[in-house]
Amino acid sequence: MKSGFVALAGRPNVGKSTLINNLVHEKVAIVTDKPQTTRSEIRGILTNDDLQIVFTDTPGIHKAQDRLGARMNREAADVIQGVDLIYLVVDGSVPFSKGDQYVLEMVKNAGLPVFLILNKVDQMSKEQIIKNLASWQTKYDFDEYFPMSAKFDTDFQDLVETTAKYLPEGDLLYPADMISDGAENFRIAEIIREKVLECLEQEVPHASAVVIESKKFRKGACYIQAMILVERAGQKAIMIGKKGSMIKKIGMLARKDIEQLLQKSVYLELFVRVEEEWRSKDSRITEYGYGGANRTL
Ligand SMILES: Nc1nc2c(ncn2[C@@H]2O[C@H](COP(=O)(O)OP(=O)(O)OP(=O)(O)O)[C@@H](O)[C@H]2O)c(=O)[nH]1
Ligand SMILES: [Mg+2]
Repeated sequence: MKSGFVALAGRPNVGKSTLINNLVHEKVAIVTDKPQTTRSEIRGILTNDDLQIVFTDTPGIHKAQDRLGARMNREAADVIQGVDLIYLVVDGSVPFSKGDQYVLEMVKNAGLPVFLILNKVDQMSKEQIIKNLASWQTKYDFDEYFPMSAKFDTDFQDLVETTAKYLPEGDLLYPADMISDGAENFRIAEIIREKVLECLEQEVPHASAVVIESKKFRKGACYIQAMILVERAGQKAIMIGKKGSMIKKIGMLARKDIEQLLQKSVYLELFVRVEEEWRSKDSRITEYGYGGANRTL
């Protein structure tokens, strides 16, 4: 059988997490319309009779504004060094920019096979797709080209079969029935963070972190207490909202998704606390599980 590792790399918001979820038929990574949603490496595993692909989602590579951003970029760079194949995911519906050039150089330097995933073709005309693909072809001689819509396509067979050709012969890397290697508490915290990103705008969601404080299973239900950390008192007030309306909304949306994940009734209690400048503190970033937390410990 064939088995190996594939990294999904690219700029923020291009659809890497959307693609990994659809490739493994499970929501292993959170998805939002805001850049820098993914803060750490997340694996999704696809296993067939004669094939196992370990896909690794990575944080979007961007111009870092703080220590968290720098660590997210380094995490992405580290991941692409240690795989068999890279998917460079790009948003085909926007013009090539300096940011694309930067990511392309990084990917080229890894010296590995690279597929260009030209994503979001559902937002493009046929002419635009052809033109854009031709333009990317002049930038680098990619091993394969896949124009697609990670969000709306339903069949990824061609991509999976072509990927298999680039992987070595090998045994299972994970148990055959495993789809995510993410710790349950981290996945629950990420679901809550997804709702924070969905419900709030501008700086507040980016200044937020989520940690699970306790999780107990009792009489077929799950009781969870989670802490949302923000950097300033003003952000805490926004997170809680008028008479607690915002935190209630976040909790309600998150609970539904956590129930799906755990297949149980969930009682979710959310708390908000200020942890000043946590995005500048390595110890905090690591404690919350972001930016290569597992690598730097
Ligand atoms: N129209 C369209 N939207 C897409 C497609 N793929 C992803 N999106 C949207 O693009 C936004 C970003 O998607 P993500 O999957 O979170 O992007 P990402 O590359 O993981 O972003 P970061 O984690 O911030 O690096 C979301 O609003 C998605 O719904 C696509 O094929 N077509
Ligand atoms: Mg992502």
